[in-house]
Amino acid sequence: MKRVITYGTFDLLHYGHINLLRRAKEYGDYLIVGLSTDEFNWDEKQKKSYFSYEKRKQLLEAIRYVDLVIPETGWEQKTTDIKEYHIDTFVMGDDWSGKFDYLESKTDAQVIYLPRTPEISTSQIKKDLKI
Ligand code: C2G
Repeated sequence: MKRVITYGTFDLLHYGHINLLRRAKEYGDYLIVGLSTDEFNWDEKQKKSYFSYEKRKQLLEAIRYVDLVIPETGWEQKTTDIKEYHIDTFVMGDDWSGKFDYLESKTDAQVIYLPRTPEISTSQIKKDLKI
């Protein structure tokens, strides 16, 4: 079984997120999502998500491509997650290109960056909806 992992906030879930998850799943049979907790978002990304962690988790678990959602509480957990869950492929959108290359030397996982879906982002939605 080929196992894939990706991480993110996935707030105000939109088709850019779905495109990423769909393509990530194409690298294997089992996709884990490390979902940023509200605390991690605020402390490390200075982001306050519109939906709470529990709501964002509920939405992700309803997506056919997603097999497991785990909390992302820190930047450093990726290495241990990859080992603990026997991950073969780590996938992120290419706005993170290069940022996680170190995982290839610290683990057996392949690191893949996929092109972001243009024109859509959570911050743009918030701006358009003035929320
Ligand atoms: N994404 C995308 N296209 C968009 C918007 C987002 O492909 N139009 C991708 C991002 O590149 C990321 C994933 O969807 O791979 C989740 O996006 P965010 O929720 O914005 O994730 P981010 O806040 O960048 O957190 O440790 C990694 C971080 O948790 C990533």
